[in-house]
Amino acid sequence: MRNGALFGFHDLAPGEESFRDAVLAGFGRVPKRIPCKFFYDARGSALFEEICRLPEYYLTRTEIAILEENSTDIAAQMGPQCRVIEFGSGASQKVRILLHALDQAAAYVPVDISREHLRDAATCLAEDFPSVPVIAVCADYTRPFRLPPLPGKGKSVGFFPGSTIGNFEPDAAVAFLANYARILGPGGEMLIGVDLKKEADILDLAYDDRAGVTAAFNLNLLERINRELDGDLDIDRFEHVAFYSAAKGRVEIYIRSLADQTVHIAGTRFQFAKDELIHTEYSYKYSVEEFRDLAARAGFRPVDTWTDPAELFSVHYFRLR
Ligand code: AVJ
Repeated sequence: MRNGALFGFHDLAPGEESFRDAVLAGFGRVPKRIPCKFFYDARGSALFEEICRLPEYYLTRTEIAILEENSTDIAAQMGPQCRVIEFGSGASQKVRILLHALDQAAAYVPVDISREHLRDAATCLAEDFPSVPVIAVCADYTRPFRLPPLPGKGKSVGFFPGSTIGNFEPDAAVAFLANYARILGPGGEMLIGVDLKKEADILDLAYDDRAGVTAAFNLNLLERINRELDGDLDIDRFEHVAFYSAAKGRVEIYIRSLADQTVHIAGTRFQFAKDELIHTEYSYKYSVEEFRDLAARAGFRPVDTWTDPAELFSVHYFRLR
């Protein structure tokens, strides 16, 4: 047992939208839909970690390589005594690359809605970086909230890796970045990972891998309905669908019904036509220029952008105007 300890845990008691409400509402719409945030139950989170190790899913390893390759430049931008504020911090793995490179961070502030995972990840990180005050905030970062007073006088730098920004439709991405900007405050800066536009073949495979892990990840939503909502869905009568639409600049992910069928969820009946789709996720892809334009709408000015040699993925550094 090492010395480091959690500096603070602030529970803003986020009200979670229930899976039940989301599914019953989403299945009443045309097309049927399930919001992608519900992928990440225990089984879904384990499958996502498996996705990150797939040969076809280049995103995670490419972003990590960009962060490692450019950590000196990135740390120079962030400067001494900065506060690193990460929304949706999950296991807090990628931030370790930054904390190693930084002169001395004044604080690391992981913000996550999942209380127990946040506590575990923050405690673990505090043990590994005993000189960095870790101030965990349990909150729904898609809604406005206030940060607790933070130590240090350096700037506040948002860290939003993983191309999670791609899950928002562009207008919602701007609103999300504007909320992030408000929380960072004047003089705030942002380090954000964004997947780049590329050939459809590469994207199609990244979201429909040969081993079927992404299919299992997507179909886990139906298993989750059966487990948690007393559902009677026959998973074998559905299939995973994922493809890149160059026209829309996004990967579109659906679950397709393979037959005309009736299912029951929490006592409610739903009909599916053969080939009917349930929308489960978009994953938007941006060129460097497109993403700079989008960030500008939220008040962010581009400072620097790093990519890998194959130009698969980008990491942007922005400063608030
Ligand atoms: C974690 C949201 C960035 O869009 O690439 C991976 C999620 N979905 N495979 C992505 C995901 C299917 C992933 N993000």
